[in-house]
Amino acid sequence: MIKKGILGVLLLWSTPYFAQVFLQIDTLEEVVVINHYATKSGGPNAVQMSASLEETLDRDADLDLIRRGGYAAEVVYHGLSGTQTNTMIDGMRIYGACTDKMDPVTAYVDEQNLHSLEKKGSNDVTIHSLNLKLKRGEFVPTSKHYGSFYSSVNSNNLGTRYGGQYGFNSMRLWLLVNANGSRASNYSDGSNREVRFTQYEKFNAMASVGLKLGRNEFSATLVKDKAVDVGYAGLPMDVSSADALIARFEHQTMLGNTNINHQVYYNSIVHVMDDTKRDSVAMHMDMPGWSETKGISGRLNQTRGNWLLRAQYELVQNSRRAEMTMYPENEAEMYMETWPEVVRSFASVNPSATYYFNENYDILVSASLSTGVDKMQSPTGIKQLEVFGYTMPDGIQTNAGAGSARIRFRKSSFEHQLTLKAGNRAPELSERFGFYLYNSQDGFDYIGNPDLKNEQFLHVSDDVKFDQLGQQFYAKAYAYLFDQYIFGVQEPAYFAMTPGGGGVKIYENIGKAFILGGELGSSLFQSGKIPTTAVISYRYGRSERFGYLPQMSPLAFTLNHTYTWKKLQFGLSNKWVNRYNRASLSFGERNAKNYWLMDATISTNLPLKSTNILVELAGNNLLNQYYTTHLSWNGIPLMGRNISLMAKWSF
Ligand SMILES: [Cu+2]
Repeated sequence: MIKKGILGVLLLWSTPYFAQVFLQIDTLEEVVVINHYATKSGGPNAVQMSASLEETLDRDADLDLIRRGGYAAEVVYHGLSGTQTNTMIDGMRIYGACTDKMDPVTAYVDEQNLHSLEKKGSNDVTIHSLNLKLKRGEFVPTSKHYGSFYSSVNSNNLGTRYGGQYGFNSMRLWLLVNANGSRASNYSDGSNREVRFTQYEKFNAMASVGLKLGRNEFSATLVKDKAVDVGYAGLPMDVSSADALIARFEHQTMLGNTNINHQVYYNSIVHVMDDTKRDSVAMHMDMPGWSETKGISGRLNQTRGNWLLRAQYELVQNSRRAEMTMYPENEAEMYMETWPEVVRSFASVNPSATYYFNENYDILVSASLSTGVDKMQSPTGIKQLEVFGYTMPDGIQTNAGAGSARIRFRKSSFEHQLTLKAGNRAPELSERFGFYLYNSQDGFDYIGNPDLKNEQFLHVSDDVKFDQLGQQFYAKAYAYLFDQYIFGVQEPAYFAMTPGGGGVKIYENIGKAFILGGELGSSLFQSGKIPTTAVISYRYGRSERFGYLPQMSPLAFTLNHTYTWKKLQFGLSNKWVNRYNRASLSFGERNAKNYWLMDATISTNLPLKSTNILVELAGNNLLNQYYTTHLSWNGIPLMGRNISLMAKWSF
């Protein structure tokens, strides 16, 4: 984890060139760098190259993983749900096409496509956003070709990964292409038992090109991602194919001291579930889903005296539908629309201003407003909702807004930051229009509620950091207070549609809820023999009516060391997680035992003429712990001991 600060940049304030640099690095939020071995291990994290995207992100105490199988873990920020966090790919809105939460946005990219993850908070319409930044080329004075090929194997699930990348940078043109494949069989847990339905196969390719004409920079990007034969051990069915196509065209220019950036994008997802591989299926079903998003967004940044001004806007249209055809034995098939086709169109604006009082103090204020409409396109869907007594007007108006302020104080080695944010979020599509969406974690079918009100939130966070003779310490505490919290509530009058299901839940505004959490961390002996980081974290949440909130976190302690001996780099990571006994039972969570995970890596760089070969041997869960977490659906056990070997040749 690194922090992209703007320390020192203020000194260079007045010159236009540095103003530009300043604008580019004004990502005041924290960033997790993905895929850069040197930087990643630089803040000694004992990170391994062969780790998946989700595993890399899981090392950050702000993020947790919900697991439903061996693939497509869902990244959760501060315990907020997927509808409270807006996950974007490089500023593009993208929405999964699965009604059963099998396809978080992170599943549709490969770690090789990505540069970093921005954990934003202060200036967004939703409570938080996670932005997966794509890799890109650079305009450089001297032309340069670069590239790499890599391959890795895993002992536990016989998983393999392979891929290649080629890039070209020059003064006026850059190119970047990469292609990646991975496949794995079922993994084994810590008692050496095979966990069925944890296999997967994925292919991904990305191509991107940038062109500079005078003051104008253009770039175009295409990502194609396809996963097939993906097992979901925590659910009663699997995925036969999940396809995504992501396309973007971007323009950027400088007008005086204003940096202007626009993008037009499109993405399309097709998700097909499959129950044919299961031993016993009460009733065979076909369940495909589609999601298509078109968007235009833009950003203006301007420096003016001690002000940094920014305005963002976006126009987005997302259309989603999902259907279910059931084939009961000796009876006619039944058809229904689990997501009747709905088009959500919205526009949002987000002005913000930062004022630098002096080199020690600055304040950021920001507002965000979004307005839009949800239109149901499907006559079947309208009829389905009429059954429950809802009348569907032409469209449901959707407005949301938030305002935030952040005050920061910096002096030599000390930094203190206080953030306040308040606003509301509109219900997500499933919450508003879902029709018998089966949640295998609690065994209930969920029905949307077109009458839901916006969920209100208030967020406060306080971050302190100081650096004393190369030893860094940080502390952060955060709180979220909710009103009109959206949650599924059991409706005993309705019967479950899913065979063996526990009943029906309807989304309702259930009143107040809160989350409290914190982290303490230190980074020690950075220039010594054994650089070390230690992080301790905890999170607690409750609701007024339904007890503990889901997705909170027990006390967890992580200790990382790195060590260099001759040409070998060693990394050791120990994570100890306390037992979890505050599961949200009304959400279907289960309590979990404590566990201790030990990972280690040994790597070396072998120069070969002007090229380099990186070889890495890594061991995960070396103690072969049998463990699960409250975030693993239906208590599926996680992977036992795994040894992986990776080689990467770079030029
Ligand atoms: Cu699905």
